[in-house]
Amino acid sequence: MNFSFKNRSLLVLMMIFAIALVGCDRKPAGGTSTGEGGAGNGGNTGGKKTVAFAQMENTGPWRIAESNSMRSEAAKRADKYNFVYTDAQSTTAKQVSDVEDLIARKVDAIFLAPREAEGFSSVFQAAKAANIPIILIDREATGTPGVDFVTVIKSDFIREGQRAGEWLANKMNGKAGIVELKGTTGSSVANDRSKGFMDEIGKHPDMKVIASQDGNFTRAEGQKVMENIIQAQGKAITAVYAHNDEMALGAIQALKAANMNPGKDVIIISVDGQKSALQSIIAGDMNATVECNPRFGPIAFDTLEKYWRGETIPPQIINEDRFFDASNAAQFVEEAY
Ligand code: GZL
Repeated sequence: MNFSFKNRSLLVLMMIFAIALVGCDRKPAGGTSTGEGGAGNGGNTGGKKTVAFAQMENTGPWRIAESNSMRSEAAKRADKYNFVYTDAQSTTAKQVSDVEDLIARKVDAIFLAPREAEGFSSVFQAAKAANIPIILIDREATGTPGVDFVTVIKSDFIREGQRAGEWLANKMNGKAGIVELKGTTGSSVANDRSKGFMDEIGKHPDMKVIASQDGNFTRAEGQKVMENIIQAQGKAITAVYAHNDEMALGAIQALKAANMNPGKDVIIISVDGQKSALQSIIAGDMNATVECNPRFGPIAFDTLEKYWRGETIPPQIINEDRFFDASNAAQFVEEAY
């Protein structure tokens, strides 16, 4: 086929225009690269983008520390962003409708801490259609990174469970009657912390889980569930694995009420590393906790800005977790949340 110079020039111009369009995909939904995005179609945002955080709940120090980290990072970048915060108050259906509302408001980006793994596919579709990037923090949701959401920033929950199992098997010399207090049913974190722990203790035939129940990550429910399990299992209990410190602290209350000497006769291993857990380790009531860092603010906003600059974002960004026990709890208690 013989193209004239004029046609060839037109073709080149069309190709450049097409490439420019593709590159524009990452501009904020409501505006242009000059930051006119925000409350929708260049709403009165003072030239700033509007970034939202759809939080699941605010029960306990970990969750509060996460919300505060997002708020304080947004405040540090207030010259660039308006910040919108929603709280689903422990209801997944409300969290889904919170995200729907944010999409309707045409915010420029959404950080989402999905309470459960299922239930968010419709809002992922809606956000994609509205050209609003969603970055998952803290927990996973069913979907494809780079397609349904930009990425997920989280801890390695399976590894957290494995580290708890390794430590407990060693501490108990391979023999224990274990109570597992599980996090919110249906959450990726509860599924993975259980899987990692079971994989590890499965290597030790005398490490037996004699009770495993959902305590929903709260201190009150952890205490209540532990009270019931003590009624049923009594002295057969020699160890507790709690998916978070709040439930561990609730279990410690229940064990003390039953004169079962937590930290000595019943070994307690948990996850998170909140201040009150480190204090409990120092007091000898809890034995160890695997860190799960809640301070997502800096990495979350840095990742969003990389995305908007067109940089490649990995499908997962994993936070480093430390380990706290009697040997180092006093060293880190002051900086803990
Ligand atoms: C972990 C987070 C968990 C914490 C709990 O990323 O989802 O939820 O470990 C919190 O303390 O309730």
